[in-house]
Amino acid sequence: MKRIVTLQDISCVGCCSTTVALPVISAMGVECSILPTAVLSNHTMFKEFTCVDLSDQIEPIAEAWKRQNIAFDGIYTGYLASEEQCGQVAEFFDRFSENHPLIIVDPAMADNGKLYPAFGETFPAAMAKVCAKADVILPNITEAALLTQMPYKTEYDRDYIRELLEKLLDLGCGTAVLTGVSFEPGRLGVAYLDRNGKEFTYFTKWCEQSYHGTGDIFASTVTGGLMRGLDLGAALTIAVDYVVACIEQTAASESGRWYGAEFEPVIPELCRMLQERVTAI
Ligand code: PXL
Repeated sequence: MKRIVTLQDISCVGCCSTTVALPVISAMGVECSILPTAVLSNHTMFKEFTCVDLSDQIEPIAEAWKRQNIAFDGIYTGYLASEEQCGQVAEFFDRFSENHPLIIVDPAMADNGKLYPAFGETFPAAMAKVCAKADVILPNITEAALLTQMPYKTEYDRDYIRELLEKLLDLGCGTAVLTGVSFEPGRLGVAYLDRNGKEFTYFTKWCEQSYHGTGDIFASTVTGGLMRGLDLGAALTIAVDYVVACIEQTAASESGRWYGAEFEPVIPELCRMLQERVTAI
């Protein structure tokens, strides 16, 4: 069994970051170690939140792991609490680089043209340095625009997406994936470009509803899929389809949870999609 470590916060209420990564990646048959970067009462889309930054724990935890020769097949990072923490995470990558883990970075910091409330204007430049060391990055269009200093557009053509992808690769990552891409009404999906010039897109129906945490469900599923040996296109396809299933589940649910997508009831669907692909490898 493959083992990854995910570095992101624990939001005690609200489905996101570590509380999504653990169940999703575990369900996909991959051991998910965690390095919590902060503990929040709930995620930052609630009216208020408490936050204890755990930056000072990253170094000693990493050191303890190193002393015991603990290694990882993959490192997956999501929401990071501060610019300082971005630097520590980049150092963590170097420290655990010996057995060449696959590094997956979701630069979770913005959406719909805006940075999340906890971040200042200089945060994207710090996150760009984390992206520079990744094999795969998974920004949405807002995050990509902030990382590359390109204008954020809601109406765009294929050239805009191609330019964003090229500029993301210029940061230094191996493959740039863009999420939330749409070239025609009613269709939404992902596009990637890698250093060999390989391009890939996958689109499915556009869901009207949007829920918090779907980016984390997506990134966790991509991580699990890659660790199970899927190629990136297959991992992205499963991740898009699973996110759509989660959105539909949440929209149909009586609890009408506004603070996060209901990914739990559709975990069996994720396992079924994965199993189909894994046996095909
Ligand atoms: O889903 C990204 C995320 C993760 N962690 C925290 C957040 C957010 C998005 O707002 O607030 C604490």
